[in-house]
Order: sequence, then C-alpha cells, then structure tokens
Amino acid sequence: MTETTRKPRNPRPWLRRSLGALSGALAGFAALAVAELVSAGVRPQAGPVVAVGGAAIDRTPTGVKDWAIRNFGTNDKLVLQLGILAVLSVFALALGLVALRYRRSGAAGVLVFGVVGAAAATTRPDSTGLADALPSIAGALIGSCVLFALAGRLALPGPTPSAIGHEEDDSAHSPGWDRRGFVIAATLAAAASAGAGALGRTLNGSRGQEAIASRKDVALPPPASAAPAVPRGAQLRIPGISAFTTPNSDFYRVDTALVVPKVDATRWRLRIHGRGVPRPVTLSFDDLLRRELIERDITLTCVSNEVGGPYVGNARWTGVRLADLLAECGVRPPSRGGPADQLVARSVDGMTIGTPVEDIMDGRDALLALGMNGEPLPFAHGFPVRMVVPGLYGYVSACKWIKDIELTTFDAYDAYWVKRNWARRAPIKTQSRIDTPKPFARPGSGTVMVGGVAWAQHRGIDKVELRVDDGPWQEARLATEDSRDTWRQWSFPWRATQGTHTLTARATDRTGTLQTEKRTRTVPDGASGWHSVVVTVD
Ligand SMILES: Nc1nc2c(c(=O)[nH]1)N[C@H]1C(S)=C(S)[C@@H](COP(=O)(O)O)O[C@H]1N2
Ligand SMILES: [Mo]
Repeated sequence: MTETTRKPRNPRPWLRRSLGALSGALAGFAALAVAELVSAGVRPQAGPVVAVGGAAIDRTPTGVKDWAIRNFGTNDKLVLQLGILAVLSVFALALGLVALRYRRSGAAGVLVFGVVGAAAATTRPDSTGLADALPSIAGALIGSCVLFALAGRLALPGPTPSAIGHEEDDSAHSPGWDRRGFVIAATLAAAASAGAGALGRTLNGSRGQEAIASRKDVALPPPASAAPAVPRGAQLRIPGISAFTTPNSDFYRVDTALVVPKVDATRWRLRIHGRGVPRPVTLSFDDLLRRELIERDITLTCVSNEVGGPYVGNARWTGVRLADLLAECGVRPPSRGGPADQLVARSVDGMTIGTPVEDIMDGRDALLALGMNGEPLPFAHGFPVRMVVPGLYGYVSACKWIKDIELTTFDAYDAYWVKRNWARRAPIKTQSRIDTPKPFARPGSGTVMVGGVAWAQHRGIDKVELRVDDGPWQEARLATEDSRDTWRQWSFPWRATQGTHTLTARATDRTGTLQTEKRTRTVPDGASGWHSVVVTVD
C-alpha cells in the first residue's frame, strides 16, 4: 500500500511545522545569546534589545511615554523590554515557518534583525562607534546559521536523484525528514546558546568594577557649609506620612537609561564651555572634591508626577555651588549682560537638559552634587556627579551622570525633552499631597489623623488647608519649615463621621499664591489641581 506513492512522505505535517517554528525560536535565542556575549566585549548598552529599546524610548510620542510612566511607573523599562522580546519572538516563529519552504529567505530574514539592531546601536547618542554594531551583527549571523542548519534537517526530500535514492532506502516509518539530525542539531544549538547567553550575562554583570571601586573609594570631606540639622518639628509623628528625608533606597527614579551608566570617577571629567565662557575648564572628580563643598536639603520633583503621585523626594545633597564655578569661568547671567541664557548639561548617556542661567546664578543653591544623604551618589541617581537646582523640575535641572556643560541660548538649542513637547522653562508648581489615609481606606470613626506633604520649592509653603466633602476649608497644622527648598509635612485631626467622604487638600506658597484647582495634564510643564482621597468611615 505504501509503494504506490512516490511523493516525499510527510505523515505528520503539524509536527514538522511546529519544529519549523521551534527552529525560528532557537535561532532568535541563539542570536540574542551571542549578542549578549559579544556586548560584554563591547558595552552592555550596545546589545540589540537595549539599543532598540533606547531608540524606541527616544521616539515614543510624549503622550504614550506619559501613559507608560503613569501605568507602569518605574517598571516602564521592563515592560518595554518584554514588549521588544515578544515582538522578536513572533517574528522568530514566523521566520522558522518561512524557512521550512524557503530556507535561504528564512535565514536571511534573521539578518534583517541584525541590521535593525546594529542601526539602533550605532545611532544611540552614547554610541562609541561602529563597534556597537558588533553584538547585533554577530548575533544575527549565528542566528541565521542556526536557522539554516535546522531548516535543512526539516527539509523534505525533493525530487533530486540523491533524495529519490534516499527515499527508496527509507522505511515507511520515516517522516521524510531528518528527525535524528534535527534533534541533535536543535539540542546543540539550544545548549550552546544557553552557555553563550549565561557567560555574556555574567561578564556584563561583572562590568563596571572600576566604577564600583571608584565609588567605594570616595570619601566626601566635611562640607565647608553644612546644612543645619533638620528641625525636630519638621518630621511629624504620624503613621503613613512620607519621611521628611527620603532614604536613597526609596527615592524615586526617572530617566531614559535602560542600563544604569557606571562611570569610573577617577576617569570622569566635566567640561564647561560655550557662549560667554571666556575661561573654559575641564574638571576632574578630585578637582571638585578639593573645592568648597556645601550641603543642602532640596526636594526634587519630576514633571511627570501626577497630582497625588510618587515622583517627588527630599534628600540632603552635598556638592559644589555651580554659580561660583560658572563665575570663575567668567560667565555672567543675562541680567548682568551675559550672552547665554541657557545652560545645557549633557550626560554620559546622551541626555541633554537645559536650565536657565539666570536661575542658576540668582543666589539659590544650584549644585553640582556629589553626595546624597551622606554617601556618594548612588549609580542610579547620577554617580559621580549630577545637577540639582532648587525650584525647577528634574527634566530642566537635574542632569545625572553629567559630563559636559555648554552655555548657549534657548533660541539656539532645544534639549531632549523640549524636542518632545515639554516646556523650555519649568518652575515647580505649588502642590500638596494627602499621604494618609490612603484612597479607599476604611478608618474607624473618631479622630483620624490626615497628613501629607506640600511643596513649592524656592518659594516655600505658607499654608495647607483641608476640606471634607463640600465643607469649609480648614487650616492644617504645618510641620516646622526646614528650608524653602524642601517640602513641608502637614497634618489635620479629622473628626470622622460614618459614611463615605472626600478629603481634599490645597497649599498656599510664600508668594501668597494658592495652589490652582485647575486640573492639567503633566505635559507640557507639570500637572496641577487639588489632590483628593475618598475614604469610607466604618
Ligand atoms: N542623564 C539623565 N539625567 C536625568 C534624566 C535622564 O533621563 N537622564 N531624567 C531627569 C528627570 S526627568 C528627573 S525628574 C530627575 C530624576 O532624578 P532621580 O532619578 O535621581 O530621582 O533626573 C533628571 N536627570
Ligand atoms: Mo522628570
């Protein structure tokens, strides 16, 4: 009965198709694993997923980015990378199926991804050159070979003389393709990829040892101008209220870096140059340490913080007064005839952040910060040096991993976020937040302590009021002010009655300006509106 057919046998087409898809997946896995291994020899940032992810972040429309930050918070980067892997997987499976029929085209398809990864890696702003293309190219070449080899094992014997001969030798049990060969090749590919990937991971993980050692070696000298101790009354004893000083481990993190830059402080340099800089300088980390250091409590806020959101934190920063440094370089603010009104800070990862020169030089404590809460900056917060400017949102003031300061004008240059629809200038809006009770909490009736924080950096907080439902505004008790550059805690003992209630807070700053009720989105210059919390008293 089997002798009648001379067509190639393929009694289980679904199995062959599944194995085709599996071949694609294995090719993708091999490509990523080899890319990981090669990136350890180049730079971890040159890996295809990180590079494509970075390129995607830079090209994501502001609205989508804002949505991602709102919905995924600090996990937005993880979600993005998982998304890229999911897309890659779909294409890998599809290429595997293509390769069953068109072996060369399937294998060539893998190369296309190498080109995409290489293009992304070499055009990243922190790219160090063509070497950044190597991980993607090497990965794609190997992936392509894997797919070609595996698809070869799955090829049905065609009507070539050798194939016909082969077929005649075969017993009726043969699937028509090289099952044994496939299993061996697939196992080998998977094992080799896993090995390469694991090795790459380990090597990448152990990179940056010099940077880690350089951070361990930093001993911050005592500041010439220490911050006064935080007044005891600045920290209210209310459970659930934000700590006055945010511990480094709890401090919010917002940046575009998929891999936290690890900069070796001993090799770090900062260049200050540009328009109206008659005496440009290049400074080392030790140069900064030898200067007079000051220590200040400053509350940092992200422009992407929604009303009631978490992207605000207060730390004790140690650093060099940027205004003094600029003055030594001969810089004058616009109000004293200086030609540059914008200071553009550049980071090692290609971020650009533009700050008004006038604000930096108007007497406020704009810092090149080296220390955060008594230790060298954590890597995630900008080691070895970052900017901190009281009163301005982070995206226009707080460049992390800074390496270059250029004086220019707002007319001549738009920094990273400004190119993406955010405002050129962005002073922090007066805001207040209810920390406790939490939304939808169910406190018992009686006195419920309502508490939170309010901020209006560099203006200071004058008053916080609380409203229950549509009742009258009642003045909250304010904690002692630490400085007008920091947030201020507040509390209100609420005599809670049974039922569901809406608590609303609002602040007034020291200029007498009341926090506006008008709700705005975060784009272009920060969210506004009053924070409300709904609770049910049992
Ligand atoms: N190099 C670099 N610096 C950066 C950013 C960035 O993406 N890259 N983000 C800025 C933004 S938007 C904010 S709000 C602050 C956040 O600082 P933090 O992560 O230490 O809280 O860093 C600023 N500095
Ligand atoms: Mo931000």
